[in-house]
Amino acid sequence: MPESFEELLGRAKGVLDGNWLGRYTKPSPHLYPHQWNWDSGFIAIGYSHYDQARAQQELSSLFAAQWRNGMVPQIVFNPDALGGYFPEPDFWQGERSSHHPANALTSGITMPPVHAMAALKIVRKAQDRNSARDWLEDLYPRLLKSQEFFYRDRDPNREGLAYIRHPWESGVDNAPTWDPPLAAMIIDKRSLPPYQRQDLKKGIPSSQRPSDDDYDRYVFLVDLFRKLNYDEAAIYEECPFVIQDPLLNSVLCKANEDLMELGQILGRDTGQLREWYDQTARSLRDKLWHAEHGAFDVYDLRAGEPIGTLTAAGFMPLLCGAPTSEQARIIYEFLESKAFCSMDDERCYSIPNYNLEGEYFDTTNYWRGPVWVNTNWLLLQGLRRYGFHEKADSVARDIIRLVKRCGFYEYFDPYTGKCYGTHNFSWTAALLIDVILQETGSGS
Ligand code: 9WN
Repeated sequence: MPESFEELLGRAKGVLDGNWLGRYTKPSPHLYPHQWNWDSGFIAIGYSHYDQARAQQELSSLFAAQWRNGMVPQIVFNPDALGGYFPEPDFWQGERSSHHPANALTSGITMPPVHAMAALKIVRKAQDRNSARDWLEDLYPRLLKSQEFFYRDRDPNREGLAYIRHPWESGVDNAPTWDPPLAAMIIDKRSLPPYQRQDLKKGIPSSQRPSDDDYDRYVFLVDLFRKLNYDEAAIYEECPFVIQDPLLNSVLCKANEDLMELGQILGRDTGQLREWYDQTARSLRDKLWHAEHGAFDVYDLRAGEPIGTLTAAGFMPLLCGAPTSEQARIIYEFLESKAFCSMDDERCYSIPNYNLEGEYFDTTNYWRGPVWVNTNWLLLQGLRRYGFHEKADSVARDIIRLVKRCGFYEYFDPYTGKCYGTHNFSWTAALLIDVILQETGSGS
């Protein structure tokens, strides 16, 4: 293994060690002091390469805070670190729901369920196979319960597509995709509960974070959820933000596939998972495909129409094998165009989260343009699945180049490669470990 990879791996493990809190890993030292849902999935993927016990513990801790209806919360709060983030449990008031777990403090929304992918990786890589099997016996029903939650409580038309009801549930909080539905929400600022943002006190310029208008809407939605005691049926009736997102649904679809494999290891019947997989793949392919854009769109259930904003989420169905070969070919052409930084374009790093030629493109504002390691890691899996190996190799190379260039940051300017957001960011470290060991052939 080249020396520089060894050194980089050492530094990546150091970042995870620094953020490890004994039972789970916080996303970063200052900005995100609690446990986050999909972060923990990505982090466990990194640990699976060298610390099976920690990888298992990371997911077990998250699922210990699963709601009784199966929802895996977006945040599990660290009671010893309260006061540095907004919103925290006093604002969420999760205890208003009969589903909230008694022994945990959590938020009242969820995120894309990447944990089955992580669990499968852990099981495949396990050195201690008995421990992995015992652990899986415990986690598997919880992973299933989370799938049931999405299909039972978030798919009112029974089409195999789950909706999100808050931009934070997408994981790509202020992507330009959410501008139209957020703008359509009429908010009386005077009736919003008082609140104070904490993120802007952590040294990151406001130009790189969601706007105050975005936050007003985020808060409006949380306030609505708590007024409705987190009753999913009531929220569905009243919530102005109800959206089927190809990112979440591709991850949901992939989870069915990975759970089928895990279920077979445990000797379980996986018929229901197969049905969910088929239905979600079909609906991604038929309902969310937008032939004119050459990508998958989100569908706004309130407006009753697609939102045609081109972000990296539009390519995500590659992850679960939903696109036809023709759709995959069209997506590939798009990914290889100027809009998303083609392989031979030396002016940029791939893959920016939003169309480089898009009206709202911003090189440094959070999910409105920069390159992110987690979404690129997901796309990388999809590119490999469809045999686009040259592109996958180039995405892997760019992940390594960006981190080598300036460190374990949260997001990167797709033109300059400069790094932004919070430093010592866990999933950047964890997924870099996976990319080096899995993608460059340097590992097992
Ligand atoms: C809200 C922790 C999380 C990530 C999200 C990312 C950011 C939170 C925030 O940080 O969101 O969930 O406060 O901005 O958008 O994807 O999980 O790393």
